[in-house]
Amino acid sequence: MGLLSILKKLKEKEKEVRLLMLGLDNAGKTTILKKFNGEDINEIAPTLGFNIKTLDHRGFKLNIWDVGGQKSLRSYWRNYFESTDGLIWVVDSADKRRLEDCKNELHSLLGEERLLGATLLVFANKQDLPGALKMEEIAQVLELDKIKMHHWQIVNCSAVTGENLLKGIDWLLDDISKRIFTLD
Ligand code: G3D
Ligand code: MG
Repeated sequence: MGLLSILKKLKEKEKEVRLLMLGLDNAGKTTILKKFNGEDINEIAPTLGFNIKTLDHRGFKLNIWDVGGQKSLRSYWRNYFESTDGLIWVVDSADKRRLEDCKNELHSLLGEERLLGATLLVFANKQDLPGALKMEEIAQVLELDKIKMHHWQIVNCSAVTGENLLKGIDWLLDDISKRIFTLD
């Protein structure tokens, strides 16, 4: 048995998945994490460092890293890249002014060698807000069609209503498990 197969087998036993949640500050990352975990979302402070949550879902052990997205903190993102199976990129769909910034940060992240193996889920969040851009428009501005080195999907959602959070996470887990928990 090759080393890769052994590593896959070990991972399979634990079914442990490491997800890294990034995006500009105020996109709704912490709210998504709390809502997904069934916690109260009424008192959420800006994330100055990171939150890590371990939760069980569909027989997987998810380790979700939620890292602060303020400009001054973005240079620390790289400290969290190692062993990332899935990247969740959260977008504030109503923040049109910063979409260009959002696109640039995403594409520079995708150029990172240590993230090459990661599946990408883009959450077009805050769809409950009247001014929110549609998922298709977000995909276009973020130039998602240029992404060739990662499996990716965009899902419209709202962390406040909870709409589509499960749909996004489940797509991500399906894609990841096809890649890392399958022995051939
Ligand atoms: P971050 O972790 O990405 O920095 P937060 O973002 O989770 O701290 O959320 C930032 C603000 O956006 C919070 O509002 C939060 O309630 C709000 N928010 C997050 N997701 C949604 C959503 O889907 N819809 C709406 N309408 N608001 C959302 P405050 O007012 O506390 O700053
Ligand atoms: Mg936060």
